[in-house]
Amino acid sequence: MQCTPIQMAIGAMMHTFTKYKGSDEKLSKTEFLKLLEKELPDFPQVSKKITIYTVYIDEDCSLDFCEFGAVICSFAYASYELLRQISKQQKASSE
Ligand SMILES: [Ca+2]
Repeated sequence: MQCTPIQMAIGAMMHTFTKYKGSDEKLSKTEFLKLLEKELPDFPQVSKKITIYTVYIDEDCSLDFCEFGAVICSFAYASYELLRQISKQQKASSE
């Protein structure tokens, strides 16, 4: 069975979450910051501060996989125009 791009994206998110999560199956603030630093090195500093704030949304100071997914999707949404331009440039250079 061949995975679709969206299946691969979900798998990559699960793999990344699993790589950094603690024994409580969640990302602590420290684990989450390490993940951002290693896996999203170009993550804008301002976005990082906003994202860290989301760790406290349900006041448990950690991210479960659902919360992690929401943060990553928010980042993708916030970066949509930039990602679209990069995709356009890559497509143009490959033609
Ligand atoms: Ca939480």
